[in-house]
Formats: sequence, structure tokens, C-alpha cells
Amino acid sequence: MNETRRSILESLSDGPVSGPDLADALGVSRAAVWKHIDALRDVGFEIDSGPDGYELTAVTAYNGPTVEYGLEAPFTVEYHDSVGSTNDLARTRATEGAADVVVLADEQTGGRGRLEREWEAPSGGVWASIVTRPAIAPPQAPLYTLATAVATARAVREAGVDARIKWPNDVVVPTGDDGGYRKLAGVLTEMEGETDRIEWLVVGVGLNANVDAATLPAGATSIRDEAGDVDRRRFVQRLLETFDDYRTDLETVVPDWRELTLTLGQRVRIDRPGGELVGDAVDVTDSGALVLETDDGRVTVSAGDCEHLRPV
Ligand code: BT5
Repeated sequence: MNETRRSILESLSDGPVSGPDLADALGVSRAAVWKHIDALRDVGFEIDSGPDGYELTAVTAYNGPTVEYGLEAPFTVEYHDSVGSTNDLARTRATEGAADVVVLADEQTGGRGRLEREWEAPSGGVWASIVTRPAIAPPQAPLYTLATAVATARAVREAGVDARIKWPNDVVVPTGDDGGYRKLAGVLTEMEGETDRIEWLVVGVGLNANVDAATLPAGATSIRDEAGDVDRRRFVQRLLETFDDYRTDLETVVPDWRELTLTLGQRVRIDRPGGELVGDAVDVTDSGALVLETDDGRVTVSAGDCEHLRPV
């Protein structure tokens, strides 16, 4: 956002300010203040002009400037009403050199899951991809994916939904006590780098927020169906702030993931490139790999699709 507009919002965050006072503080004309206020109203900042001056009364719109306003994490937000895939756009931004940019969309027409699976992303969801350039070695990258799942689950829990995590990074809502679930969100991480260095990492998160679960694939649910609509702006802010906390304190990711997971203690089937594995999920390692107790002994799996079979 333009620096002057950012300064105006900062001034208004403490209460009403008159046009002349704003003009003086910013070193611009009153007409310029008026134009900036108008531009802010156009992007969804609700600003009244009363006897005490301009007053910011509400921020309800969902877009780049409104998500950036009040965000306590160092991200720039690029918002689109509709895109093919936010991950594709974020990858482009990454190759252009961007860092700490979030590509956000109301709707995706070509959303992707892992392994080029389709991801349904109708208007009303939270479809976001974070571009980062972390100073970590590639084997630590899965921690960023887990951190995103935990940050998403925590933000959903604040909305009153019992969000849990299915290994490795699906955010789900339990349907009973037997390990059953419906999927609320998924994470898709893509990266570029060499064996010892990550050039960039794009973490995409798709969350069924204010959408009807009936329009989604079988087995999916939404925040709307579970608890009613949420303020997506606040939701994305909480998600980005929590993600930012985790990336600066990676050691806390796995312990917090453990607390929220639904997978430990389940009998699971893992579908992975090397074949299928069935066993009891007994632990997760410091790098987020799943430890299975199988008929042939303990096996550690770092990637794959996980299905809960029944409680151990
Ligand atoms: C994932 O893949 O769970 C990762 C999804 C990541 C989506 C985000 S949205 C923002 C960013 N931009 C993108 O283009 N992608 C990311 P996976 O574990 O492979 O799960 C995919 C499977 O979930 C599909 O095969 C469907 O069965 C199911 N599915 C598709 N859309 C869904 C939805 N909206 N909710 C729940 N399940 C869905």
C-alpha cells in the first residue's frame, strides 16, 4: 500500500483525526488527504467524516490492503478475486525474487493438490500461498509445511471448530471417536534449491472457509458447515502471524503438531512411492516423519498419503 495511505490509517487507528491535522502531519494538501481517504474507502476501509474529523469505523473487506492493515507479521499481500492457482502465481513471484509475499485469492479456477490432484477452490474460501526464502537446509522444509498445518488448525480452533491434523498436513474435523474425519484444509509446499540450500519455498494453504461443503468433494467440510462464516481477513492475519512465529522458532512446530494430531494412536495405511504400508502410528520424529509399528518392525515414513483405518 502507498506510504501516505498507510500513515493515514496509522493516524486513524487511535481515533478520529481532522482533515487539516492529517494534512499537517503528512505534509500534504487537504485535497490530497481527501483523495487518499476516498481511495481507502474504495478498497473497503469504512471511514466516516463527522464533527471530530475522519473516523475509521470498520474494516470488513477482504483484500490485500485490508489484510495488511493491522497484520503483525512482515508480509505483503497480493490479492486477486480469481486466479488459476495461487501456488502458480507465487512460484512466478518467487522466480522474480520476491520474499515474504502472500498471494491470496477469493476463488481459484485451477487449484492444485499434491501430485497434480485437483483442488476445488470456490469463492468464499481461503486460498493463500506464502513465498519465503528461509535460511534452512532442504531436509527441514517439511517443518514449514507442518507449521502451516498447525497455524491453520489453531486459527480454525479460534473460530470454534475442533480442527485436528491428519499426518502429514491435512486439517480435519473428527466425525467421532474412531479416527474418522472430514477434510477442512490442505497444504501444498513447493520449492527450488540445491541439496544444501533452499532458494525459495512456496507454501500453499487451501481452507474451506465460507463455502457450502455440499459443493466440495465427498469427505470435505467447511467452517461454514461446522460453525458458520468467519471473518476471512482476521483469519488470514492469525494464520500468517502464527506461521511467522513458528518459522522463527522451528523447534516448537513438532511438539505443537503432536498436540493437535488425530493420527497418533491410529491404525493407518500409508500409500507412498515405495508401496503401501500398514501399521500403528506411534510417533512423529523431530523432522515430522511418521513412525509406524508394522508386522515387520518399526518403519519411519517421511512422505505419502495417510488413511486412518481404526483406533489401535
Ligand atoms: C492437498 O492436496 O491437500 C493440498 C491442497 C492445497 C490447496 C492450496 S489452495 C492454495 C494453493 N494453491 C493451489 O493451487 N494449491 C494450494 P492432497 O492431499 O493431494 O489432496 C487433494 C485431494 O483432496 C483431492 O484429490 C480431492 O479428493 C480432495 N479435495 C479437493 N478439493 C478439496 C477441498 N476444497 N476440500 C477438501 N478436499 C478436497
